[in-house]
Amino acid sequence: MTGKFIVIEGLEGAGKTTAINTVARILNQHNIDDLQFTREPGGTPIAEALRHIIKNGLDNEPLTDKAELLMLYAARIQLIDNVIKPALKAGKWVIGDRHDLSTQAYQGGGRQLDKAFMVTLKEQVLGNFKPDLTLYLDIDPEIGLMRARTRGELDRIEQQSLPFFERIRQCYLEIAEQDKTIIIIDAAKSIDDVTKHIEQILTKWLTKQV
Ligand code: Z5A
Repeated sequence: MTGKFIVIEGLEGAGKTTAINTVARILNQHNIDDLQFTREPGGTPIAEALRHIIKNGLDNEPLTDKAELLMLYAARIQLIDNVIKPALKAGKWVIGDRHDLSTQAYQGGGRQLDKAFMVTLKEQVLGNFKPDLTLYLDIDPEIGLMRARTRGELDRIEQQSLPFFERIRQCYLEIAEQDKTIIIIDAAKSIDDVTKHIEQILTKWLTKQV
């Protein structure tokens, strides 16, 4: 039996790290122990090198929005072909910290890159590969960024303006409303409440998978 691919999405400070731990715990309770964790961009040596450039830039050279997009897809396909697909084939369940929905929201919504170009690129690189389930942690960017700031310096993307993050949130919500595999979780609630909601959603979803 092949495994399943579950992705956690949301703005910075939405609580993805805690949610990933919750998902892993619930899977373990259902005797699903063979888990592969991924993060994007990243997760292979080449993808991690690209992550470093995407987050920090290099030698003060301006990084264009299109180059950022292409690097994200280069990192993603390295991860899919070298880690995610082999893991799923071997029966592992993959838990992803971000995936393509981030690109649709950040580069499509935030950077406002050309829609037709983004659709073509996605189709060419990913084909019909997509997560089985995505949990989108919805948070007001002001709250999320406040939480993220407590960790120290902001990276290249985190330094963007509030309207940039508001567009990203809007885009996340619009896509989530049209895709039944994406579940919206209110991440402004307390960690306990968010955890309970994830437990409910995932337990219900798992009963439909057998
Ligand atoms: N990016 C992109 O542009 N396009 C793409 O296609 C992809 C990514 C894949 C990745 O950075 C960057 O790349 C990201 C998007 C972009 N950049 N930005 N900006 P990353 O992986 O380093 O950062 P991140 O994914 O945004 O992770 P994060 O900032 O660590 O967010 P988080 O994992 O959701 O946050 P957290 O660590 O779980 O929680 C933050 C703090 O809030 C922590 O102290 C928690 O204890 C606290 N917290 C969590 N939940 C709660 C609740 N419910 N109440 C109160 N406090 C809470």
